[in-house]
Amino acid sequence: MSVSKPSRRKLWIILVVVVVAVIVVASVAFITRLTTFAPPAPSGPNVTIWNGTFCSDSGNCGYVPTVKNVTTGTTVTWTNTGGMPHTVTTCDSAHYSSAGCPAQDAAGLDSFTSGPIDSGKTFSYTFTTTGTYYYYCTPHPWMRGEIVVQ
Ligand SMILES: [Cu+2]
Repeated sequence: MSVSKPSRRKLWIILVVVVVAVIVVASVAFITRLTTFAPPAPSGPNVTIWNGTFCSDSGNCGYVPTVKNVTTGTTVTWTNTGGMPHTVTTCDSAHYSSAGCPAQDAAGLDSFTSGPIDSGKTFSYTFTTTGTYYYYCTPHPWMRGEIVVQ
């Protein structure tokens, strides 16, 4: 049985290569995740949408600032500085879930959605009614923000 020994050795080599590849990919993903930080908040009535290499949870993508206070009549502009499309979609805070916001209303306030905002693009909305507007990103429901209109 001289055939079984080399083939068993080949299987071991393939196994080791696969295990090493998995460890390398996992390490790169972990390090990338650790080195992802939110950018500084922009000045004025602006919100930055950001993401790192991944957008797998609220630690590597989101809105800055998360909570923005403005006065009635203010036009807020969101700028997507990330490399993937995001949305600004209103939601009642009571309807947030891991699946997103199925109801998509804003507790009696204006409801709106930007649709996909591509990388480098902006979306603006003028708030005319006081209240707290909760919003999220439809493809990444863990991205959440609030506009407090006073
Ligand atoms: Cu998103």
